[in-house]
Amino acid sequence: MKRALITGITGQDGSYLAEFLLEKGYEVHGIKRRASLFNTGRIDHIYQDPHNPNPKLKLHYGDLTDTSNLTRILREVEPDEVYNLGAQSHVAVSFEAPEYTADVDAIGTLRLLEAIRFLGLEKKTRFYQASTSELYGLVQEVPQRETTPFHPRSPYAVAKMYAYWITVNYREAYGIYACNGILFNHESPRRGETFVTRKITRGLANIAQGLEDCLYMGNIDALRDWGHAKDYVRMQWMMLQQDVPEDFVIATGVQYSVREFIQWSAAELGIRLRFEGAGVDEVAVVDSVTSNHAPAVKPGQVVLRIDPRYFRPAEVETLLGDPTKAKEKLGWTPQITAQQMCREMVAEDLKTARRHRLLKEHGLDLPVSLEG
Ligand code: NDP
Ligand code: GDR
Repeated sequence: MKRALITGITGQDGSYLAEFLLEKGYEVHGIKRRASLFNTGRIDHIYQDPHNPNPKLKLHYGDLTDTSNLTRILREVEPDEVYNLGAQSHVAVSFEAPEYTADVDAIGTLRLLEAIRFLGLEKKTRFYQASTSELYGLVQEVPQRETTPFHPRSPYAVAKMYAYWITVNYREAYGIYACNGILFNHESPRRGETFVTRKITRGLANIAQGLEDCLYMGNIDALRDWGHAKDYVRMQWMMLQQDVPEDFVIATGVQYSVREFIQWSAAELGIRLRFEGAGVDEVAVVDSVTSNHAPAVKPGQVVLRIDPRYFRPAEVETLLGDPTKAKEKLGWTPQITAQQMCREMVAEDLKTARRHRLLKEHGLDLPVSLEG
C-alpha cells in the first residue's frame, strides 16, 4: 500500500486529493495546523477515529514554518509521495502579510525538500509542488504554457516562484522525483469564502434569501481560466505516476471575466442583472426575478457595488492556460466546465442560505460573515 503525505489537507484541494487517494487505496497522512476553532470541516466526512487500529487517514499537527516538525513527520511517515499544497494562498492577503507568505510558500517548500534530502528519502519520496498561473502575472504570451516566461505580480506569486525553482533545483541537483503543477484557478463548493467565485456564489445566494443586502467587489473585468478542483487533483496524482518527473500547465484553455461569473451565478438564482455606471461607481441592478430561489430580491434593487478596498496594488488582469502538454503526455482533459461548476457552487450555497433563513425565521439567528 502506498503512503502519501499532504500538506494543506484541510484546504480545498487537500480535501479532494485525500478523498481521491483514499479511493485509490493509499494510506493518507495530512498536516493540519493547530487553530483555536475546528479547521477540519472539509475533511470531517473522511475522518477516521484514531482509536481505529488501522486508520487509512492520519492527521499530524504541524506547520510549514516549523523545520523540526516537518522533518519529524517525514521521518515517521516515510511517504512514497508528498503533495505540498499548504500555503498562504490568498493573493490579496499576501500584500498585507508578505513576509509570512514568503516563509510559508517559499521557504516552507525548501524545508520539505531539504528534509527529504536530510533523511535520505531522495530515491523513495516523490514530491508534488502546487505551483500557480500567478507566476505568469503580467503575461508575456497568450495562452500561457510551460515555456512562457514568468513575471509575478504579488508577494504570493514571488514566493511561489521561489518554490517553483527550488523544486526544479532539487530535481536537477539531487535526482529527486519532483514536479511542479502550474495550475490555473480552480474552484468548487469547498472553495475558501474570500476567493472571487465563492464570494459571488455565496454572496448572491445570501442576498437571494434576504441574509445580506449587497455584494462589494473589486476588479470585475479580470479574466480567468477557471476549472473544477476535482479535475485538477486527479492531475496532481497523475504527475507523480510518470517515469520521468516533469512540470505541467493545468488549465481548461477557456477564459471568462469575473463579470460573466456574476451573471451566471445570478441567472442560476433566477435573477437578471444589468450593470450601470462605470469605474468605482458601477453597480449591478436587478432587472427581473424569474424563480422562487430569490424571494428577497426585487427589481430595481442594487445588489452589487464596487469597493476599491478589493483592488490589488498590482493586478493580474488576464490568465489563459494552454493544457496541450498535459493532454498529449498524460491524457488529461478536464471533465467539468466553468458553467457547470458555477451551477454546483450556487446550488450548495443556496442550500446553506435557505437553512440559515429558516433558522433565522425561528429565532435561531446565525451570524453571516460579511467579510470578503
Ligand atoms: P486553500 O487556501 O484552500 O488551502 C491552503 C491549505 O494550506 C489549508 O489547509 C491551510 O490550512 C494550509 N496552510 C496555510 N498556511 C499553512 C502553514 N503555515 N503551514 C501548514 N499549512 C498551512 O488553498 P487551495 O486548496 O485552493 O490550494 C492548494 C494549493 O494550490 C495552495 O498552495 C495554492 O497556493 C495552490 N494553488 C491553488 C490554486 C487554486 O486556484 N485553488 C491554483 C494554483 C495554485 P488551514 O485550513 O488551517 O488554513
Ligand atoms: P486569484 O483568485 O487572485 O486569481 O488567486 P481570486 O479568486 O482571489 O481573484 C480572481 C480575480 O478576481 C478579482 N476580484 C476579486 N477577488 C477577490 N478575492 N475578491 C473580490 O472581491 C474581487 N473582485 C474582483 C481579483 O482581483 C482577481 O483578478 C487564486 C488563488 O487560489 C491562488 O492561490 C492561485 O495561485 C491562483 O488563483 C491561480
